[in-house]
Amino acid sequence: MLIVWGRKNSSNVKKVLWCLEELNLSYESKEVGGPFGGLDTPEYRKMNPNATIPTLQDERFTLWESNSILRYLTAKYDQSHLLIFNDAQDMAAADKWMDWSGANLFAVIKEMMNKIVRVPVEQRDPTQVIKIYQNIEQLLQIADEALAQQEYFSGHKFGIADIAIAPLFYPWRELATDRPEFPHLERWYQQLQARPAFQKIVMLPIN
Ligand SMILES: N[C@@H](CCC(=O)N[C@@H](CS)C(=O)NCC(=O)O)C(=O)O
Repeated sequence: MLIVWGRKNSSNVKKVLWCLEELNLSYESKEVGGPFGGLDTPEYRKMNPNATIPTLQDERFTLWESNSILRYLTAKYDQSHLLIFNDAQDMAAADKWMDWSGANLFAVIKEMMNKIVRVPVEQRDPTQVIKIYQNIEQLLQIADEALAQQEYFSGHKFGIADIAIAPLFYPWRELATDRPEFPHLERWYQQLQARPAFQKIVMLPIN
């Protein structure tokens, strides 16, 4: 049995649950982290010494880092290549966006969540708020230009790079006021919205 540890409204947990749904795999979800707590216990730290979510258990095998989990799940369970490519260059081109989003986009979305969304309006630092949104928009400009050239971040078909990016994009799109126009990202987002697994896993209230 596959077990996913992590609260369902975390962007990084959403990636894993969405991937499992797209692959039609059954799994058990154990909500830890945030208001659920449970990360700072010896048992959890034994599975994931970072005390972060998500953590995946596949029988005796344990894995942390959401993008590594996506790679593992598809390597092991996506024999028909629904979400990945056979071709090394196609796959590397998708992988690049996964690494980009994990290193760059996650950092700025995390700032938006921790310094804007979860802070009462009167306690926010207006200069910092502007800077955080500018940093996000700079990255989204790169992403938007890429989607002018290709249908998905994964390439010519939907895949794990899209699963890695969309749960990070979603809170910004839902919450940012005065969003600049990113027409290609918007077209991509509309395509994702048509996917039942995206609706079920990603489109949750943000907090
Ligand atoms: N690079 C890690 C980041 C993990 C991470 O920072 N997860 C956040 C949630 S998105 C977390 O554990 N927060 C603590 C909490 O929710 O209690 C990954 O992609 O898995």
